[in-house]
Amino acid sequence: MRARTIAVIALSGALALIFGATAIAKPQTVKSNFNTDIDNWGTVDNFDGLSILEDPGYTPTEGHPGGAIYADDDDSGPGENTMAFLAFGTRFTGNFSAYYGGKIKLDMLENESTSKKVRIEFGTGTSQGGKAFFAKAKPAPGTDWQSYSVPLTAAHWQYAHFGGMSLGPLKPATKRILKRSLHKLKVVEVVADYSHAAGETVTLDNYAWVPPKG
Ligand SMILES: [Ca+2]
Ligand SMILES: [Ca+2]
Repeated sequence: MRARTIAVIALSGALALIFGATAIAKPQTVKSNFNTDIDNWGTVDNFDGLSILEDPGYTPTEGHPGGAIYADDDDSGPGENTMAFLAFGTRFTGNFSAYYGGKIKLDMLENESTSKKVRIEFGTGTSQGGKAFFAKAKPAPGTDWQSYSVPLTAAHWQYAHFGGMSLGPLKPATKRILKRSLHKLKVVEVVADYSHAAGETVTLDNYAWVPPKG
């Protein structure tokens, strides 16, 4: 009986070690470097309205470095729709609460000079109960590759609730709301439209969620 008790104690010790290891596992950077394919990203022609999700363009060599995805804008002028890159149901889905305090990084290239900040977004929850988070990053994209980094901390984000087909008013994010929302990441988005000129092309590479240091 005594031997058996010792065996049980030894087993619970082993389980404690396993659970301990799980609990302290450090989150890893999750990244699309597009070096082999589009990595399940899509594009939409009308990000602020209704649009069909399509495959982005793909280049195996013109990324930063290696492969990258791109969006060719087929409308122009001040009333044009806004193109965007999106990733649904991919590695950027699920519980990302451990990334609070980390950052979203990406590299972007335009085929012309622009003057708008880069729009980076993500969505949580469901279409009924979800929220959309919005951030902007400088500098405006242009004809040289630019690297962007947005901290995943409340001060850098605004958010709105989905209400039916439309978004509610934009509010500043709080730490509590952002952290809770990161539990159920559903979609990540990067606007791909910064010029009203015809023939715009935006290229995206190295989109990543980086956990906090330490
Ligand atoms: Ca690449
Ligand atoms: Ca455009």
